[in-house]
Amino acid sequence: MPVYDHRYPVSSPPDQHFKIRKYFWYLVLGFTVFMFLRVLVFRVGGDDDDGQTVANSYRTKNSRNSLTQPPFIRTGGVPGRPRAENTHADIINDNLVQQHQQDQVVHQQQHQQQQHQQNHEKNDEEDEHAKKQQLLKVDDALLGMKGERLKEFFTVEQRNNRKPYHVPFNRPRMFDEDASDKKKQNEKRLQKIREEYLWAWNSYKHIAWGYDELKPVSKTPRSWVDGTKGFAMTMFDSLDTLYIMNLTAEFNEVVTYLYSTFNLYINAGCSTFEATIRLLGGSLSAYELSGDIRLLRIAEKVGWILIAGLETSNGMLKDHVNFKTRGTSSMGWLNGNNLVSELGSLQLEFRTLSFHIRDPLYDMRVTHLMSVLKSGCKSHGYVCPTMFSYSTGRPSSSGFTLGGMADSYFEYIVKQYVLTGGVEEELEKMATEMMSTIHDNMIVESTVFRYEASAEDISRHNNNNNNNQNKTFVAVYPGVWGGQFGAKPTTTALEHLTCFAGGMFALAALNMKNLPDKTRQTYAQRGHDITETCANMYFSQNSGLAPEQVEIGRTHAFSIDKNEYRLRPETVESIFYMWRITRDDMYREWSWTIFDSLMKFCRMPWGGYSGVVDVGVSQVPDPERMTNGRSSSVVYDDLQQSYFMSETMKYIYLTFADPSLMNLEEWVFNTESHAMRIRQRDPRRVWYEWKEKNGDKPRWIAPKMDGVHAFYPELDGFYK
Ligand code: DMJ
Repeated sequence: MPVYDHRYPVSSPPDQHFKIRKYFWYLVLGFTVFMFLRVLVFRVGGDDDDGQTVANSYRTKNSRNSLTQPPFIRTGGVPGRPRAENTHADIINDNLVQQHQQDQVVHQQQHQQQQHQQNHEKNDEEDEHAKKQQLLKVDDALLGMKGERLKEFFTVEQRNNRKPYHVPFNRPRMFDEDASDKKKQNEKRLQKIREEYLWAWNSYKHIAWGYDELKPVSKTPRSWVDGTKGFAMTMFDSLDTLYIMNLTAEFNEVVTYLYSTFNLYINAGCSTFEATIRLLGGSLSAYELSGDIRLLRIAEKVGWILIAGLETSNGMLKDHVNFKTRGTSSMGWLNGNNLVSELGSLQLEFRTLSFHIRDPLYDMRVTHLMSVLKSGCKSHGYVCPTMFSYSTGRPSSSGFTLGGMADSYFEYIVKQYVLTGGVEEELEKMATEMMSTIHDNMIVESTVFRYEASAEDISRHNNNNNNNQNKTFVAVYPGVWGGQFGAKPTTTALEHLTCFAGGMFALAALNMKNLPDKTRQTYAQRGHDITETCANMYFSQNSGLAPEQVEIGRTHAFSIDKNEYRLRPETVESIFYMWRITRDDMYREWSWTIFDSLMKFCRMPWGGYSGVVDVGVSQVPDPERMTNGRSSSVVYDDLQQSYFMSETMKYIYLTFADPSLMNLEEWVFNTESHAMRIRQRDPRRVWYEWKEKNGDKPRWIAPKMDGVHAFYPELDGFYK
């Protein structure tokens, strides 16, 4: 019976050969499939250039990571076919190969990085140590210091938790009014001081905008450089006071002007010292307070110009720098010498600049000056004479004073120590020894003198319950050593400039580590004594204003050496510090009494404040009768000093403000009263970071830029 296979049409019945053909075709199909699979599976793996399959080599290297297995691709196109004839699939293949190779490279790099990281972690400590050692060699050579002293930054919390030392000081308090009355009175006074600040500021603004200073009597601007507007000294000096007094609109207006319109590149020389304490100090302080990056931009340019004055072959100071050319010069009258006050009063500003722009150059230059001063004054307990020779870097005079030509050097030893949070042992050593040398050798006590107070003085002092009239005082002040070091001071002269010393003693009492309690108390007492003597320079005069210099007699009141009052700040500065460390309202009364005299004798009825030529004047000028810039009774010097805006008014204001405003745990004031933030740090940390980044020694010369562009573009948004 024929078998009908349902797979075939009925019309084609199978025959005997059909089965044979069917098996034949099965065989052909099987063989074809086998060949195809062989080509596909075995051949496709191919050989790489090393004769090893990519897959195998990859697997060997990455056997533990299945995610990194390569695709099954082969290199070099189809064998035996020229590359030009490669098919589209081959091109895709090539791309895949390339990608794979890249993956391999990336992977290898990752692998190397991993290994490097492991090694780095392993040797981290040794590396760090080695780097520090290498760096410290540079630092030690520079500073003449020895030993391992690199310390880390303190944390913000640690900084904020830093407390001042308790200053034992137990004077009976002078005022015991009801606390709430006192509070109201202070608020009113604070408001008044702020109004008067605006009185001075607005006058400057309308008459002398952009100039250095205001001539408030003749109502004209004053420039430090003829034919130009000068360096905008009053603007720089007012910045942080405007900010502190919350005069925001005025503050912003000045920042915008200085940043966008003001031309700093004046073709004239300016004192390196004056420009540092005013322009650099002012802009840095305002930057630290406000965080406005424009102010740091200004500061970096000012710093770049001024550092030219220190880029000398032996690191000594050229006291003038041309703001356009950066050319330097020295004042002829100095005869090839540097003033100690100038050598030693650039540090707060340049060190702060270095910190912000993260370039150690500026810090190094001024720190070098510190090592010059240190070695020159070591044998005198770090009390330096007034001059150093520019060429030898050694002391070149034999007079010692805390007054003009030396003053702020002393101030900056203590203030640098405060600025760096007491972490610099060398500064601590210098400050400790210097303070005790001053205390033991330079403080004069004049046992008997009295001043003959005018009727007005008497009434003022009676009102203040001060009861000082015709009273015998002990005048205490820093005297002047002439000739031989170690001899007792030879003059009885006291300059107004020296009156900062009361505040310096107070600040030292507040901040210096390792002082025995008794010494701390003695310093606070000396701070008070000097401040009181200086306040009496005011109270003893008919006008209630202090002369520029007095002679302190043994049996009589102050006699006047120089009878002008130049709106100077030093006495209200010391009063401010004494109030802060004791909170005794007596000091507030002293400050207010002086401010009252200022308002009576120095205030122009049309705006602004002026110094006076003779403090002996007693008749208060009648504003109604002051016409054409003249008063019937007072002769003015016709100058609203820029430091009146930065120092005098600020210290008076802060004496009445809550002590949390610009508290002394966080801020230290430069010699122009610009506030710098205290940072507990080793400043050489900046050098260390620089070295890490640049792999070289810190440079000694600033980059030769055109001064117009930002030198540190990475700073934007970098630091607050
Ligand atoms: C200020 O410019 C600074 O305080 C400087 O250190 C010396 N004195 C004047 C103000 O009297």
